[in-house]
Amino acid sequence: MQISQTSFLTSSPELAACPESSLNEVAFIGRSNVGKSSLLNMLTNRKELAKTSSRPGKTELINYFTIPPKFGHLVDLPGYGYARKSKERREMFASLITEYISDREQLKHVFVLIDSMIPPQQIDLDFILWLADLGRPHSVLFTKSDRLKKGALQKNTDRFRETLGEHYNPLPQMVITSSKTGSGKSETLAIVREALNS
Ligand SMILES: Nc1nc2c(ncn2[C@@H]2O[C@H](COP(=O)(O)OP(=O)(O)OP(=O)(O)O)[C@@H](O)[C@H]2O)c(=O)[nH]1
Ligand SMILES: [Mg+2]
Repeated sequence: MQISQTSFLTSSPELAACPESSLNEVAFIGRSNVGKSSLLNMLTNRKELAKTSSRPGKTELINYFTIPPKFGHLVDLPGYGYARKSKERREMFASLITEYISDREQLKHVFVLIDSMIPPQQIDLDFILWLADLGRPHSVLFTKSDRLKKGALQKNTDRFRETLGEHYNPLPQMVITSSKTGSGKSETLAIVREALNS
């Protein structure tokens, strides 16, 4: 897996237009601005492979990146639950994501990104429980860990585990990451490798 040679393949506005390919894929999902595109860049050692922005709602399409040599695809998804988009646009993105995750056969693993700086959010908990119900393999990546002191990071991630654990047992794998420092990179790539090889 030559992760640092990953290149952009295509963008799709809907499931029906996603590439016809026999390669396996893993997807990155989470609320707008949680750091999906930044994490994809960190994992692939590329600064601007996936477009990032401090303004939420940057990613609006299903973006495909290919890991050579024909190893598999990384998929950057639009964020869910961005309140400042119109109701119609929010619903459009929700159905795009729901359809892609429910029906995409090549999808082997979903990384749910959770902002380590904030308390547990209902929309994230609901999303993870929905994945569990669907039987889609998934794990949690806490993002932006560089922005917190160790104690606060521990407290927030513990709280998330406890809250999710009230409905979900045993908990999915969770990795603490930072796109800025690269922490969590090797653990995340190990999950990518295993999922794409499956
Ligand atoms: N300090 C720090 N900032 C981060 C990290 N990850 C993302 N950011 C910042 O958070 C903002 C949003 O990052 P994106 O990667 O564009 O987030 P996204 O989830 O792709 O957002 P949408 O495409 O809008 O859904 C940017 O300003 C990033 O620089 C991180 O690990 N550490
Ligand atoms: Mg993005």
